[in-house]
Amino acid sequence: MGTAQLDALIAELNEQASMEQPAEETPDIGIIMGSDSDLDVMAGSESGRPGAYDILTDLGFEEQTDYENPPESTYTFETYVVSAHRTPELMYAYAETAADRGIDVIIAGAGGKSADLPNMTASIAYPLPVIGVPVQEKSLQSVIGMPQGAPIVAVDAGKSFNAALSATQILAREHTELRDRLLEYHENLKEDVAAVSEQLHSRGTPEFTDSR
Ligand code: RP5
Repeated sequence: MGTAQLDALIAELNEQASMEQPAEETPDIGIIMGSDSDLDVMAGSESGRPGAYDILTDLGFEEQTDYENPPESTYTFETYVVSAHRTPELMYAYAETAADRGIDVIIAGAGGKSADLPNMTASIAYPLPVIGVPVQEKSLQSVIGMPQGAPIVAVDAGKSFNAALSATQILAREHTELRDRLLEYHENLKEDVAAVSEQLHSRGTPEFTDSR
């Protein structure tokens, strides 16, 4: 069986790495996941909880689907499926070219008990920061269990939403606009809690429960 598409994808990443595109035109965040079955957790879904795609687009990021034609937004992310065990050469190529392709931070998610994509990507892309997302509870130890000297930042199982916030925090060190959006997001969270608290208290538990 041939690997034409895989080879083409790897060649494309390498070519992009040599292009020296201006920083404002390259994706800021690279989201990779072990399988498209991880997408509901990594992006967020209607039936489950919101994910990285949801909060990033809320914060004004746009998904970049064409490396040479960036979307309008100043802040962008890209998304790929990269399997550590089925396509190790793609994992290597993605991690090795990420910095030269202009990526500032990688969010890597994988499920199963051998969730090696986040930690291997962190080792290869070092010193680029990698935020690991254990797609399932059983992936947690595998993602966070890095040896001393080989760092990874990781979130709780399934919390790609928080991974995206952490990635934005890293970018916000250099972009005050992102810092302001993060602060506004947090203020809104506070307001939401206050509003719910006031409603629960003033309406009483039975009426509040019925109204939900
Ligand atoms: C699924 O296979 C998991 O969700 C994981 O992310 C994906 C890829 O695993 P490997 O192909 O890297 O073993 O079970």
